[in-house]
Amino acid sequence: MKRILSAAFAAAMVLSCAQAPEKTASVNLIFETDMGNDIDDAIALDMIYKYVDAGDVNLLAVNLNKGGQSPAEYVDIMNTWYGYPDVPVGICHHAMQNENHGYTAHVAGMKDAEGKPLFARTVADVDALPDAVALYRKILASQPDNSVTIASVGFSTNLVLLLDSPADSWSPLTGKELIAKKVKLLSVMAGGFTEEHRPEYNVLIDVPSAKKVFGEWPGEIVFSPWEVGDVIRYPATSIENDFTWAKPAHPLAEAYKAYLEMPYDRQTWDPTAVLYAVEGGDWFTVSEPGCVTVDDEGATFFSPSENGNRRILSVTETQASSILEHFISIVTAKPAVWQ
Ligand SMILES: [Ca+2]
Repeated sequence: MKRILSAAFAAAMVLSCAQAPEKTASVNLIFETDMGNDIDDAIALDMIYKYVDAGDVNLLAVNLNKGGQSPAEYVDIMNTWYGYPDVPVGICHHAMQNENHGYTAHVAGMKDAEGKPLFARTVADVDALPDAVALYRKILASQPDNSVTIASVGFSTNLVLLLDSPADSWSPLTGKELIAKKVKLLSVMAGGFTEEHRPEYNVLIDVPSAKKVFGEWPGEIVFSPWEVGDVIRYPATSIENDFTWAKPAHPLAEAYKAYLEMPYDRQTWDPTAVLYAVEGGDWFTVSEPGCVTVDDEGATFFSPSENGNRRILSVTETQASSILEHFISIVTAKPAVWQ
């Protein structure tokens, strides 16, 4: 919890010293998610609210690359419960998948003793939410140059549509020009760079989009691949023991319990991409620059190149342990709105 702890440390220092350590600027973040496929998207979103609580993140939007009502309902429930009901949510009109089952539907369908929805909502009609690509263009156009970080932990469908988007009422720039001007970093959970070159799910579901985004995105992309999140597993014991304070219930813990039969420890693929997006490379081993290519089967390949602007992350055993401890500290922290 380096940055979150640094905020607490800074507050303590104010009491004891005339000069507190200077706090770094918060990250202007857009979260791009296939919420509902795996519980790690929900863990990653929980972490983002904690970063917002600590002043480390300015959450500009949550964009969904998975269709259906329940993923959007779940994000709205999370925004509302964590005290950030006004964070814009974008939906995908060209989604490769639609979903109204699984943990998002479970949490959205939970009822209280009187049969009313257990969790409060802010959005009355999720089908009327803005299109993710339009929302990207609106937000990017309004932000300072080179200031926006995107953490993408699902498919590349919205990103390729943004890349290919023409000038519109939000900006005279094409999508590619807008990205080059406004986006500082794209941090993705995608791919696998072990010798097996096994196609990774986020790439596999929309191979043409991944191929184009990883090849043509004008700025820096950092990949947290399958093998990083695979060795950092969030413990079931934390889900069972650390959220009993929550009223009426905890929307992450309830989702986690509904996703697979408890108890299970889950890989933290998506949280690793959020960690890099917000806190940078100190937690990881970061590769030299290079290029990433995607073959027709969805396998990913990295080739080092001095002029490349793609990097891939890896972790040692020690780094993996430190990251897990950090994740548990962040996720088990009470949201500011509940303190
Ligand atoms: Ca995901």
